[in-house]
Amino acid sequence: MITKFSYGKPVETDAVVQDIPVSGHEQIRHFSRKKGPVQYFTCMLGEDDIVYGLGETMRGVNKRGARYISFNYDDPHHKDDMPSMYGAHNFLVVDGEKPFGAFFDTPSKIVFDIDSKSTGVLSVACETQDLYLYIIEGESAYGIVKQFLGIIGRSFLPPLWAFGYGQSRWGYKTERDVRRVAAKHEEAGIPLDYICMDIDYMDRYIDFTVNKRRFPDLAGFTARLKEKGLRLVPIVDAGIKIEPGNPVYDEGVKNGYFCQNHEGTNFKAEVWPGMTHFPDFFQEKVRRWFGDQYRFYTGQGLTGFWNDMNEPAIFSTEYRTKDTKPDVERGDVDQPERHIADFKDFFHRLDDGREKSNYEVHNLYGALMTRASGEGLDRLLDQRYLLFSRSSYIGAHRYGGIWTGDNASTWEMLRQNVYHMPSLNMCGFLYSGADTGGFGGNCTRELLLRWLAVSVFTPLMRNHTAIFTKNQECYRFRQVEDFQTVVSLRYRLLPYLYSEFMKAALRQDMLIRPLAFDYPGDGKARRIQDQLMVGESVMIAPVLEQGVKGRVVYLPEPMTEVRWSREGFACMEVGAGERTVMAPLNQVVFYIRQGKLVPVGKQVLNTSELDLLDVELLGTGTEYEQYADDGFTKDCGLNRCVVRRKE
Ligand code: MIG
Repeated sequence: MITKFSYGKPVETDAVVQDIPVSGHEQIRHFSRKKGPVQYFTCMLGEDDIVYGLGETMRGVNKRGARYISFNYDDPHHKDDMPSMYGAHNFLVVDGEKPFGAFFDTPSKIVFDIDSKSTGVLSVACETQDLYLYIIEGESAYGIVKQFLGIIGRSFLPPLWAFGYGQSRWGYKTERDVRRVAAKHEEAGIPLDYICMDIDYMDRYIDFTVNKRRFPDLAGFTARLKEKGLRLVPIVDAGIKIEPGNPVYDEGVKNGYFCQNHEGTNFKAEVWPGMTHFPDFFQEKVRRWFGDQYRFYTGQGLTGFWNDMNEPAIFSTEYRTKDTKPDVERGDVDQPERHIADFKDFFHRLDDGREKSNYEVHNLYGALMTRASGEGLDRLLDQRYLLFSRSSYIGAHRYGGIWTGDNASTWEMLRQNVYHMPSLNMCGFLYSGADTGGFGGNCTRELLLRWLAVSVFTPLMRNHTAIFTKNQECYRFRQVEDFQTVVSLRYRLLPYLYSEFMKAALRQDMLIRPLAFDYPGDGKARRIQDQLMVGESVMIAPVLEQGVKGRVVYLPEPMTEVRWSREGFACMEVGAGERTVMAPLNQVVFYIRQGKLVPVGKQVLNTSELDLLDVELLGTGTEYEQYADDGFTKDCGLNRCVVRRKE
């Protein structure tokens, strides 16, 4: 059951697409509300309660014991005590005696204190009087999440190739660089579907341009790569360079499409291209205009994109000079004050006629950029596209996926990747993943192999790293065949992973879940965070520690233990309970639930060669409902499901 409360005059975020009448009752269940300059909602947690949700936030799957801040922010130094990331996903579930969910629908800043002082108090401090609050009641945490996914609309549906392996690095500059990456993967027999182009492909970091010296014939190059089944995925940043003569800039100025400062002139912020203006994505006509700009790329055969810097990230503004030293006094301060001030310096014109500072509606900016691009690509292309964004708000999952930004090549960040996946799924973001191998810092061979073994199971599987770090493509490391083995598993599993993704998306369900959602009565499963359910048949228990040969795995029921190695799949039935499992670096172990099946395909070098229906079946089940299609069609429906029986 879902009850909607309305306070003040909320900004319509479009996160919820279902029409739910506002409740006539003042009294909210579960929370007590205190008005003031900040609106507080508080409740008491039971001793054993678990709190789920909050999407892209650090710490664990159980959010209890810390503070989290919804205020989208670009902090490239990820740590597990960081209070905010790039997204605002204000949905949580309290899993106690009477489980309930709550979605705080406002684009303003919110501080969630989930029992950080161990007093049992959960408090939600909203920096606005204007918001919708949805309270969801149900039998179980999973049931509540499903109700929530039901009202926020269906996930974006990427094409099949978006489930292939992607290679990226900030630092590929020329066509030659990209060709080399492709050739090296081919040489090593490592499957690959796409290569990302970071900001260096552009002419002086200007969106919707290409550096002609570096990519003399982008359309031709795109076509030649496509013959090999490879695709290019260019980055697009939020700010438009101030440069008369650039048609995008000129049009934006002429039509008043950019955000203005308090003096009523176009706000200036320095980002990669130098001083830029920010498109006012809050206006429908601006979104339409911006989305149409992607024709620059689609006209050259490109069908995949990543949107960056859309929190928005700002280096300096017309009012604030660039930081000279990194902010060291962060501590309990949430974001450096002077950066916060930037967001108060420019304004959005909402389609309801109101004007709001970016600070007041901050958390929607990136989501609306995603919406602009997604809707544009939908108009421009007659097939599905790949799109993932750095910044997001719930609702943006209908237009694109997200990646979790500038993590680091550390074991802790690998662990966070595992924790993020179910929380992101609870908030609708099924198509997501982290920078495999880590963005900042230098990745080791061992870390990359373990990380790939996790990314095999996340919809977005992209190796990405920063320009000032050691190269981290698989072929840079010793015994490249080990990398080939691990990445190949992804392709063998694609008939299953694609099917499970599409079923979850079409049914508005989760793909990646905590064990507790599938084994609600199991007290031990309830506390496990480093094992996950992936689709209806698979459980994973990845190795997340350096220097170990295996790990302890908890099996809530008897399962098939599948060991993938150079020799192929080896299956063994194992009993319920704890098990110590050896997992050498060049093997991946995963589990299939009792009575379930996993269809595995033939070994291919990219998805263009893949026949989703040419499969063998692993596991002890008798039938599997497999979703399959051509991988591009927009017309996806569950009627495309086929049921296979084991001989
Ligand atoms: O200020 O485009 O998160 O993936 O490689 C850094 C360069 C800008 C941040 C993104 C990262 C990307 C980088 N970008």
